[in-house]
Amino acid sequence: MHVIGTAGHVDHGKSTLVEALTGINPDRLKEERERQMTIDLGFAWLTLPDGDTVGVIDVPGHRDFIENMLAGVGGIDAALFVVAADEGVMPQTREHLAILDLLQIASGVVALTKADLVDAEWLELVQADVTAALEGTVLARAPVVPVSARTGAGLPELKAALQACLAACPPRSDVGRPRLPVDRVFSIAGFGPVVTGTLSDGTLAPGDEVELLPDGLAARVRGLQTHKTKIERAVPGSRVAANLAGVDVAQLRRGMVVARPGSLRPSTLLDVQFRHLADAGLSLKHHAEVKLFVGAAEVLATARVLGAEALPPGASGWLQLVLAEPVAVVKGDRFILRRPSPGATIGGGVVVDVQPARLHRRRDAAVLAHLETLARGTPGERLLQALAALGPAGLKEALLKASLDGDAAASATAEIRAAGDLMELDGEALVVSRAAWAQTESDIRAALRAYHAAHPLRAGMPREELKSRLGQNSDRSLSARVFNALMSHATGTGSLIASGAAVRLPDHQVKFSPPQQAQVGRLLAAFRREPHNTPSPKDCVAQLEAAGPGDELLSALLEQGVLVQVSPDVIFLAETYQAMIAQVRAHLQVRGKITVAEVRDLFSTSRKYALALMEHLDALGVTKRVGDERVLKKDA
Ligand SMILES: Nc1nc2c(ncn2[C@@H]2O[C@H](COP(=O)(O)OP(=O)(O)O)[C@@H](O)[C@H]2O)c(=O)[nH]1
Ligand SMILES: [Mg+2]
Repeated sequence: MHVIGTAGHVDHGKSTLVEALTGINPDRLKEERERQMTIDLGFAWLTLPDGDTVGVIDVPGHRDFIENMLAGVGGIDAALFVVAADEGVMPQTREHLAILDLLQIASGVVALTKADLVDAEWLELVQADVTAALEGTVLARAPVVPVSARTGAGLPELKAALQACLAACPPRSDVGRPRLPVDRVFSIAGFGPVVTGTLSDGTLAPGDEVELLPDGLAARVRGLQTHKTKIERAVPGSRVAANLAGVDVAQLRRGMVVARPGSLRPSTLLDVQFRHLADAGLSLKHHAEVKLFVGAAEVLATARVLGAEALPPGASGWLQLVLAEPVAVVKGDRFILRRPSPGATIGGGVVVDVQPARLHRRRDAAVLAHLETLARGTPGERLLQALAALGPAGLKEALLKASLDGDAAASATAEIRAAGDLMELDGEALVVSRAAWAQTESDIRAALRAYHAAHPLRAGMPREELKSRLGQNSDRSLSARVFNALMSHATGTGSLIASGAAVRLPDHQVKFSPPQQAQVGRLLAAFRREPHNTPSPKDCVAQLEAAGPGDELLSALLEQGVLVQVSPDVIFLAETYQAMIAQVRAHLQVRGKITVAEVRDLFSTSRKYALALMEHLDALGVTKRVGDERVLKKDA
């Protein structure tokens, strides 16, 4: 799954081009249509010649709305960089290009739009102008395709170029810690709040418990769509609309992040590697007020310049950002900084530490050395990466995968254990990263929720069925050892409950509908009328069938312990069953032995029922058969 985003100066034909490519007008707001200008992000999707569908984010080009552009550009794989052939390179052409470069959006295609307005000679001049502007940026080698949305010229070539560029994009990583930076919030009557965004780092499924950060609101995914189509699982790199339960639309806003509960910790202090744009004009001073754009969030911050007095334009260095509000980001996230007023993009870079211990002393060489190491990745981070790829694994295996040995292996293990990112299952034989565990646990909950919804009369899902269901979710089949470790951990924490060969969610309860309750009542009345000459299982099923699946209703009554089955043919009410056992025991205690015929007479029933009961008591170890008689088993 991929997402492309437009970029380029206002009025250069971005939105028109998106509509020509996709058939969807991305300017969805009334004000946008009236002013014929994009103000906020627009969303569409494009079917490529090879049949793949990619999400398209259309951004505003006007300088007044560049901050809206920044909310959308973070999650894209490739840029559709637009320059109008009649106008050539303009200020926001350069500013958007600088942003793509700072965010390291590594691939893209340049569309020279409005080609119908210029002649061949002019087109060549503009092309040279654009090539010069792209030099030294991420888009330096991007193909340039002249197009006209008006005549349709060049559109097939543009689609082919986009397809080739996306085919070369590396696949999105799945580290089992899904994050959905929210770029749009709305509500649908009858369904409630919906948030949209580009999913990264993990998958989401209906039923998943999630958290909205930084506020920490708990919610549940009710349903998911991508490109207006319902889906059962959203994958990294896709555009996702998530319908949420448990929160109110008024509590939601752009910039929030949907994540698994506990998987991300919002922070107000970030250590970052920063590149100051060469044309930024002024030096970045210590304690400068800046606006941070990361994910879809926008937060005011103070920039502490580390290891230098100030950062001149064109310089790179370390900053510690002190944020006015917390953001939920992870190490490696790219960001943009802008000067608040007059508004201008001044630079950007990559987050190196999301939880620095405290304010750093600015000139501390140890701090700078630490940041250098962090930027390269610590042993612990490499181990976590390996665990994310392996799932629950032996520690040795994970260290091997991360190519860590000796001291590095020991410090990696200690580091992630201390951070609480390592979970031990099955004693210590198996380890799993906390993020991967959160993903698995959420998969288990989603599978159980779906099972309970499909089989409301069953007490739980058979363990084996759950195991194979979980195996389908991942590319690895689940070994019995890993599955058992997962189960015993989950039942230990109470996040699910095991009963016999089945497991269930703690809040699941078998409930009969009113007609089922009525039918069950009639059946139980029949049992009470003739407590020792009871209907056979077959009769029970036939009677219950009137109100639903008879066999499932009967199983539910047996699982609940209302009825007890003593043989394939014989069922008693639980209270009758208890009383019969008590009476048989009493008889044996006085007389020492009992025959099937005596049992039959004791309960004025037939031989069939008496025999079934006694064979059942033999099997339970209450009685023992001696010839034609039963005696109490000694240790019973
Ligand atoms: N002649 C011509 N005009 C175009 C073309 N594409 C867009 N336009 C016009 O350029 C203006 C700006 O287009 P728009 O898509 O809103 O630009 P945006 O601000 O980059 O999204 C509109 O009046 C369009 O009709 C084209 O290929 N040829
Ligand atoms: Mg537009």
